[in-house]
Amino acid sequence: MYSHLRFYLPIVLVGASASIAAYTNFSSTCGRLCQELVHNGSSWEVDQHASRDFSFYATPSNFSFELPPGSLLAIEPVTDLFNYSIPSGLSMSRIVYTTSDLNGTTLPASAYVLWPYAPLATSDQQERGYPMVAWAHGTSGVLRGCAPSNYRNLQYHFMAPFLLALQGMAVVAPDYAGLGIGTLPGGQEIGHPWLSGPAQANDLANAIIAARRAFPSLLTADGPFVAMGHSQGGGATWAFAEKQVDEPIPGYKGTVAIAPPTRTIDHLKDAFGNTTQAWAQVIIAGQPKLIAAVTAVFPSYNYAGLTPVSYDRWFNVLKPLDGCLPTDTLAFMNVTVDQLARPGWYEAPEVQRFAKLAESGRKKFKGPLLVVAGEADIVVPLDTIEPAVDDTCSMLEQEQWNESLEMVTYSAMDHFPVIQASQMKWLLWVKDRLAGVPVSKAGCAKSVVNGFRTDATLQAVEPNFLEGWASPEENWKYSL
Ligand SMILES: *[C@@H]1O[C@H](CO)[C@@H](O)[C@H](O)[C@H]1NC(C)=O
Ligand SMILES: *[C@@H]1O[C@H](CO)[C@@H](O)[C@H](O)[C@H]1NC(C)=O
Ligand SMILES: *[C@@H]1O[C@H](CO)[C@@H](O)[C@H](O)[C@H]1NC(C)=O
Ligand SMILES: *[C@@H]1O[C@H](CO)[C@@H](O)[C@H](O)[C@H]1NC(C)=O
Ligand SMILES: *[C@@H]1O[C@H](CO)[C@@H](O)[C@H](O)[C@H]1NC(C)=O
Ligand SMILES: *[C@@H]1O[C@H](CO)[C@@H](O)[C@H](O)[C@H]1NC(C)=O
Ligand SMILES: *[C@@H]1O[C@H](CO)[C@@H](O)[C@H](O)[C@H]1NC(C)=O
Ligand SMILES: CC(=O)N[C@H]1CO[C@H](CO)[C@@H](O)[C@@H]1O
Repeated sequence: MYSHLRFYLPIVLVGASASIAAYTNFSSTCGRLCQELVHNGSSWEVDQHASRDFSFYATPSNFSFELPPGSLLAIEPVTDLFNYSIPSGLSMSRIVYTTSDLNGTTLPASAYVLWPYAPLATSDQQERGYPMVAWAHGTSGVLRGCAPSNYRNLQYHFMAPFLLALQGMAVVAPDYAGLGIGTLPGGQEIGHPWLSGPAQANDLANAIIAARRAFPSLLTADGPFVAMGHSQGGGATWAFAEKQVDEPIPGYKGTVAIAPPTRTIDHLKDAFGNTTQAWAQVIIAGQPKLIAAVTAVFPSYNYAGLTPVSYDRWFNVLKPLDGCLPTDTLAFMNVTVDQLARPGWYEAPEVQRFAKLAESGRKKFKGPLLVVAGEADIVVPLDTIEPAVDDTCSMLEQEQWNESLEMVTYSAMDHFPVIQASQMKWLLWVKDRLAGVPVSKAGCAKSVVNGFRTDATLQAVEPNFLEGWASPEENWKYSL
């Protein structure tokens, strides 16, 4: 995903600062080859979207800042799946609803609901509608175009949402504020506070509330549900479990957090002492998105951490293309570490406040909580997850929370592979919780699963494997 950092090329800075004030979005640092590459990437990326028409993601006219979070603004009861690669038997709906940001401001957001062919049988299923998994996705990007509800394969395809729905669970999945719906009615942009677990937890909680309002007979007011997420979404679900302490949602049965980020800014600081390590290069490459996230939370910060080069790439290359992770990788290709962000930008007071607000873990939570980690994860390393689990567990024991936290580590597994490796654990865990099976006891437990022949398996760092979509003219591709 960020392997471009292995290439270094000196960047000629002539004219870079002039571009900051320019009205046209001509890039002074991305030359002809760079432009061609980025545009090729962007057109491929756009082709993976179900639609180029973003009218569903326009803020509905009945949006108001006065509305409480969880209000329903628009319902698409039946989504036309022609342009999606969603398995037969499943169907989909989309909703627009209100959420709240870290400051309590009401914002519009979107979500999809993926419906099973038939509901998983739970003991009291008749009265309780479909059992639900509230799915929190990992990083897709930070701009409007990066809404998984408009990705042909819903971004995580068979790794999570397809699988869960095929197993009889309704999947309620927010796009997160700033993704999909990108502007307020007045035209102001809605920034995406990337890797802010508590903000994405609000989006998840409010999607559940709004989806129940939209489909009250299918998703009943106290029907059983589990929150589950990966990567950014793992940070979101851990924060969601924390939010349940003071703002419980009826029917809550537990949380799964796979590869959750906990203290991202601290992780970035560590990376600068280890810049040659693969994990360090990943978070270092993420700096422009983090700078945009701090700006989303504190607008006055105004991208202060970007250098003239990264400012140029952000505003004159990535943003005009509304690019997500694939285009982002290409847009910053060959930008050296020195040119990616201003040295020590994360020491600014706004960034320190962001770091505190965005944190997941080390707080009281409502469980049971299952944390899944990959031993070889270079995106969210085990040694960032385990200390957060250990600290939370010390608090749990000292303060006698009577909650259950289980952490399972999968040997040799990287960031996306760990989802597959742990499937036999979490799928049963989720079904047991939905069926009302209690966890064995309160307290903390840690274990390691040692995989078979892990040196002979493929470690795909990226999420998009196997899944393809073809147009009707090319439907011969489906015969593979
Ligand atoms: C990036 O750098 C590599 C190695 O220096 C070079 O071959 C390539 O053309 C550069 N790519 C772009 C898009 O500038
Ligand atoms: C961009 O796409 C065109 C058409 O597929 C191809 O000919 C060209 O080589 C690509 N450019 C780069 C830089 O990859
Ligand atoms: C907004 O309008 C839609 C119909 O267009 C309606 O379903 C929804 O309840 C309305 N929401 C509010 C908060 O008024
Ligand atoms: C599918 O995509 C094509 C090409 O972008 C578009 O013309 C068509 O309206 C889309 N169909 C649906 C049902 O969204
Ligand atoms: C929260 O909102 C208040 C009032 O609008 C504003 O003064 C404050 O700066 C905001 N805080 C953040 C973190 O955006
Ligand atoms: C174009 O660049 C200007 C200044 O660099 C910036 O304010 C504007 O938002 C950019 N437009 C887009 C679409 O990003
Ligand atoms: C701890 O939680 C369990 C399960 O929720 C409950 O049955 C038990 O009564 C609780 N124990 C105490 C001491 O609160
Ligand atoms: C010099 C330095 O900061 N080294 C760090 C590199 O990363 C490891 C974790 O992978 C830390 O334990 C070291 O302190």
